[in-house]
Amino acid sequence: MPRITAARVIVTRPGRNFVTLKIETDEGVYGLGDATLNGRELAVASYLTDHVIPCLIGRDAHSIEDIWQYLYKGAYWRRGPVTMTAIAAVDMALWDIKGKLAGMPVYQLLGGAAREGCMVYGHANGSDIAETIERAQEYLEQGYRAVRLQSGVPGMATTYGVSGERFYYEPAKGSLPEESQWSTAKYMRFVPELFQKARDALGWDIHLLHDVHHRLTPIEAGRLGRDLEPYRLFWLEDATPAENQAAFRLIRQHTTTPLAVGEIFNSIWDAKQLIEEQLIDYIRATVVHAGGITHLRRVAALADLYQVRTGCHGATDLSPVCMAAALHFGLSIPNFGIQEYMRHSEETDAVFPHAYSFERGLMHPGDKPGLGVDIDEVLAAKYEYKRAYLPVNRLEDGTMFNW
Ligand code: CS2
Ligand code: MG
Repeated sequence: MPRITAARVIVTRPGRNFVTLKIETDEGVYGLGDATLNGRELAVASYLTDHVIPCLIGRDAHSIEDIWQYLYKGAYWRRGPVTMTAIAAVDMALWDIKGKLAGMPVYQLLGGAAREGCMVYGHANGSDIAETIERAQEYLEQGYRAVRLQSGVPGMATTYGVSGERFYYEPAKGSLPEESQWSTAKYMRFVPELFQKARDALGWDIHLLHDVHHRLTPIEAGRLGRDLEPYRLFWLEDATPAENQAAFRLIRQHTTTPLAVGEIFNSIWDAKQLIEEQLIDYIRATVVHAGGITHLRRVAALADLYQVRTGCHGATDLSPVCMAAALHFGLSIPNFGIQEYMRHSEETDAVFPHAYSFERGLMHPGDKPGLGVDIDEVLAAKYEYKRAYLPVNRLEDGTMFNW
């Protein structure tokens, strides 16, 4: 059996910060896991280096489930984004090792391909409706079948999801959090017009998505969902903060617009009521923040009982290691819905060479043994970590709000 002989954390910043775990074995095979938690990267790096890695040395790298349970139950302080991201990194690396030793891509170990490829959505954003639609058309031309629309809102200097860059949206910037201002009234008045004009320009053969990014109350979310019903969105994401899962009952009472939630969830317990009461249509929990492939398969299996599909988070702050793992996971499960694909920068792709590919709106993880992604450590060492925070958000009267 392959014994774990060493493990280390690689922190690098090819365009943005990433944290990667590398686990080595006595059979000359190593595995990689994404451990990136945007804005709190070093907390996970320390959790792994100072607390997890000493417990891994000497263990059987094939014992993925036992090591998962050991790190989850053995921590005593269960769950939370730092703990579950650290466990996720170990889990991804062990699946990578298992695939390499078996000479099979991880999706084959998970039961094989349940579809041709994973449908992905891109991010079209612009300072106004016209620019946003222009960006969306570019995604259509690239063969995307789904696109998220985020536009600047009249009367607001900034809003979520809109950046000056064409294809990338990197919110983690300042060495201290940037502050933005929010007006629900201006936003609610504006969004239906965005989608009415988008449908007029783009037609009905493209799936349209939108991310509210946690900024409405449940009744406001019900109102927006109803206002958007004529435009048949694929989903309305993070319509309201989801600590109170029951809040989604109120949204459901008012709208049939499909709801997606969960990119900030880190375990099945964050979504259990939402799924069992069918309060959502897509679960966004992702490999890197929700305990890895092993735990996310449990989430997907529960969701499948209630016709809830997956819609995993896939922003640029999830590394190519996570993207690769997400595609192996998404290819293998029966209730795959859609995979977010915010393209990484050329610098990032150079540090993380990978086998996954995009074609005709679908992505495939490739058939290299393991996850099919590597890290160029020499190149990674050239990009030094620099602290970067996600922004904070206040209402126009200064009240601290949700970003
Ligand atoms: C967003 C993310 O991709 C999404 O749906 O919610 O861009 C999110 O803002 C970032 O991942 C936060 O780090
Ligand atoms: Mg989101």
